[in-house]
Amino acid sequence: MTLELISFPLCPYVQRSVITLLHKEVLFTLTHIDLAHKPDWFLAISPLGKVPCLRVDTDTVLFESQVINEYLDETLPPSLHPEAPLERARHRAWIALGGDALGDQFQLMVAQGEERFTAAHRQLFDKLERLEAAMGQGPFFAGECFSLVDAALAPLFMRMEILHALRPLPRWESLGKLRLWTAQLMELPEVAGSVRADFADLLRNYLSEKGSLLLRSI
Ligand SMILES: N[C@@H](CCC(=O)N[C@@H](CS)C(=O)NCC(=O)O)C(=O)O
Repeated sequence: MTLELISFPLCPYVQRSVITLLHKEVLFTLTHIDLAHKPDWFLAISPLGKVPCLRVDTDTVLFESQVINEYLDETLPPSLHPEAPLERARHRAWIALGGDALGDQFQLMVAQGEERFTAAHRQLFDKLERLEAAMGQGPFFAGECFSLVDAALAPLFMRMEILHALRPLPRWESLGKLRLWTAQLMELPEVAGSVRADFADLLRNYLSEKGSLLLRSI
């Protein structure tokens, strides 16, 4: 099986799949595209015009990060999903919340005015507080075992720490369980190695280009 992941270096959804691929220790290639100038070949294979896409054996293309991760999980055992259907469904539900929270986080990052910033901030932290309440004793979402929830949430948490370093976010500071979980995740090689070494600078430059309020307020 050959696997090619179509990527944009800053995309957290791509990062979810990179983490899963690295965790599974499978060979894959990463093809970066510029989302501001999407190549024709990409538009031809990506039904939503979004990354990530996973090309499997040259002819089949999957899209949507969670679909990609579930495919990888089903074909590359051992599974990172719980066996019991109810628990598995619960994991999928929190992964979906994480996907929405990434959207809020993006809005927070690109907000240039107070009004949009405040709205995105409220939406993001309302979700994070629900997640904090659902979190067990750690170190990972499901206890000792790394799961697809961890792969899906790590990109969100990595960005939270970078943003918090740029401008202190007191509501993030107060989420003790999520921050402990984040610290555990950041130590994993599949998480640390899922982005470029200069990722924090890359993100900061992106925020600067966008005129982000996060940078203007410091
Ligand atoms: N629900 C999708 C979201 C993917 C997504 O929004 N990707 C962004 C980049 S982070 C994208 O490709 N946007 C297209 C664009 O910017 O035109 C997933 O989980 O894969």
